[in-house]
Amino acid sequence: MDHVDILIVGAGIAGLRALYSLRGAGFDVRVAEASDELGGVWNHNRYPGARCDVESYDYSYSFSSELEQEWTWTERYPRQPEILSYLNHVADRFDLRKDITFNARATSADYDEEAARWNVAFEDGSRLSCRRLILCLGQLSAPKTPDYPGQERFRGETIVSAQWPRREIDFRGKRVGIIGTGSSGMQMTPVIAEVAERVTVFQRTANYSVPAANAPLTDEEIHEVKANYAARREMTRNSPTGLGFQPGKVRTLDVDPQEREKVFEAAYNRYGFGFALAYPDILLDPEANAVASEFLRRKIGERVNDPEVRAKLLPVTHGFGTRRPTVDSGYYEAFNRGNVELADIRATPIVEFTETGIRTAEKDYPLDFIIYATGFDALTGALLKPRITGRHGLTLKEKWARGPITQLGLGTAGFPNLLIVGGPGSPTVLSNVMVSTELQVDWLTDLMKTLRAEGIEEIEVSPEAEQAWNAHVAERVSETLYMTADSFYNGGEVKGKPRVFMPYSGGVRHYRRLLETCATGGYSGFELRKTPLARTE
Ligand code: NA7
Repeated sequence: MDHVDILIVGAGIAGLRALYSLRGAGFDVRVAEASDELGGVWNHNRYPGARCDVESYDYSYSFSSELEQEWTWTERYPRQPEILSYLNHVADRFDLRKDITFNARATSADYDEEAARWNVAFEDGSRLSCRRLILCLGQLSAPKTPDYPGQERFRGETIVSAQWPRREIDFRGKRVGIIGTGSSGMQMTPVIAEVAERVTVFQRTANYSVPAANAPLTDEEIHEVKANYAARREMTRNSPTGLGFQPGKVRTLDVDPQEREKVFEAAYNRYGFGFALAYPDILLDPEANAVASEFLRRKIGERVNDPEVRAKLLPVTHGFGTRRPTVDSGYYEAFNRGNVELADIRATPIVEFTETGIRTAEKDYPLDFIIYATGFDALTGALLKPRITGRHGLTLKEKWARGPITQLGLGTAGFPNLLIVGGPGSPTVLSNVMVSTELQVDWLTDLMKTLRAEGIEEIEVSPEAEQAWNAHVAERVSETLYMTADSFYNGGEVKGKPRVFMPYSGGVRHYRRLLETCATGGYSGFELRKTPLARTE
């Protein structure tokens, strides 16, 4: 069996960054990537219209000022091909590929307690042993697909948005059904509608969306960003979300309605996600949330001509932001075209798939393509796919059966020498992924250096620390409105998944401070052992 010091699983944003940093710190590192290409979600989500809803210059690595200066984004909100090109550029620029093994899907990892090493098995039968195992598997990377009667009967083509085929798909003259109205469904609808004969959007829950106000970046904007990158980075790291703006200071209801309207209007027209930060209590106070939600319903209504369609598109089941809102480019306007229709499957559910399309309680929809834009088994889905067995034969799946439990999202007791980037308990999915990822990777790199310098063979989260962290995660979310809706944040929308709020809602800035405190406290909450526990027991 081959041996390596550190094995990183996943060559997406986190895995690439971890490889760069850890190799730079002199470690013997290998990345195992299941796909034949790097990029993680940006490799897999190649659907038409796929786009990031964080601004391009903030959705980029900060570790190299040369990289910051030489790469020029073309749009405010970058499209998937541009982000994938960027990640490939980074890989080439820093010669990362040589340490990535592609087509290497990890199927299991077993901790050898005596040796204090992980033995990792891959789909092709190969194995690799490592001292430390770092999982960079993504938060929204295990797609979930629906389960309707007769799905196998459909004779047209079925496509999963997050497993989009590499080949060109020609929708010209075709009837396309899109199931799901999260970011993926909303992004692809207007783009496919431009060429398809007919698009039917199957909506279970109307969602809130803010227009992207996307535009090509001007030379002035690019110059401005590049000239002030360091300060901009510091600002994003010190913001609650890792985005380039700070929340408003005054509470929503302390402002008179006219003034509030102006603030909402300005945020709505320019800030995308930042709309949620127009006032600091939009996700905390039900009344403030109701006012913001009402504003958005009004705005959505203004974008749709047909009164019946408009009524169905207005989100009423939950408050704004309690499930992930989207930032769209022409989603609502697409329903003003003649060839886009809305099937409200909450009112008239899908009964079955037929050979020729979808039958709802109301009518038959003949289709050539059915696209599942039905989301992900978020945060834990990808981590629980490989069988990971820690101390005393306990699997991660068993350990997390009632919900994930971690110290700072970075590791879990009983699984020594296993570290996670973007894990449950971290703020990643509620923030600019780039910012949270870089914070965690830098922290992990320092940790690895300390372990090496001090001759630590085994590091393990203490059970008390993870109990305390989970209690803190729960306490912070109890101050918010996040648990008022089922969402991918709390697992409520996956059958059988424990309904537990998984991300840390205390914000990036606070999380960063907690990471620092943990490190300066000698990695408090982690047990650092020169001799592995099994050899001292
Ligand atoms: P999301 O945001 O989880 O959206 C999934 C959508 O699919 C949502 O509208 C769901 O409806 C719908 N869905 C899920 N299962 C079904 C079934 N069985 N039938 C009908 N509709 C269903 O995933 P996205 O891919 O759009 O976006 C994920 C993230 O990627 C996004 O937040 C960004 O970070 C990028 P529901 O609302 O649950 O009723």
